Amino acid sequence: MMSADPTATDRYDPTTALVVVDVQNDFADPEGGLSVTGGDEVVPVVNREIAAARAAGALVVYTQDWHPPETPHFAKDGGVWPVHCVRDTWGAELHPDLEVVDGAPIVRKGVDGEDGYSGFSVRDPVSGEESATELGRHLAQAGTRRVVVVGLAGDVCVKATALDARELGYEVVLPEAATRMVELEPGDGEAALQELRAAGVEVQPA
Ligand code: VGL
Ligand code: ZN
Repeated sequence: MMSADPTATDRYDPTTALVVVDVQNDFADPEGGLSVTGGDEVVPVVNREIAAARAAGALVVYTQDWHPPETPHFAKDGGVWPVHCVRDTWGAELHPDLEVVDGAPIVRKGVDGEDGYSGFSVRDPVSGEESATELGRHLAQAGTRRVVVVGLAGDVCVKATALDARELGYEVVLPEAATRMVELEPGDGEAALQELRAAGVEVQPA
């Protein structure tokens, strides 16, 4: 066991990238369309990670779930989720209190009606066809070796992004205080943490 949770500052160096997943109104605001319990509480925690990453010269990248008004991703169109993060709406905007680093890449996913769980790839919910987003290229260009994943939701997009990062060969760290679980089914959150640990993600307890 690690003796103590490293401080945010210790997590970053120039070969580490911070990926801020979907800190958007629909997930983070209690009035949001797919509100995650406690989602607003992660905003100040994520902001501290962003400040530490910047101070250490680490890349900061944001993802943004960005759906058309109709998509088989939504329950009303045959999928599983309530309507959320419809492009160009309040719900899709990054949370107003989130620090957005000038010039930092913002990777949008789900743009053409795909499921976009991982920040690295999108998947056509009908054909299953997958395609890459720009996230992998941004990390490669920065010489990234380690990825710190934070944001929402821990058992959906944060999980998918962290697992893909492991598959791509990165060391991956998930500070638990910087995420919350949506739990479409009870128990999804704990199952996600187990899956992440089994894949070699360093889950750092809050
Ligand atoms: C997400 C459900 C559907 C997420 C996105 O960002 O975790 N969850 N779309
Ligand atoms: Zn979505």
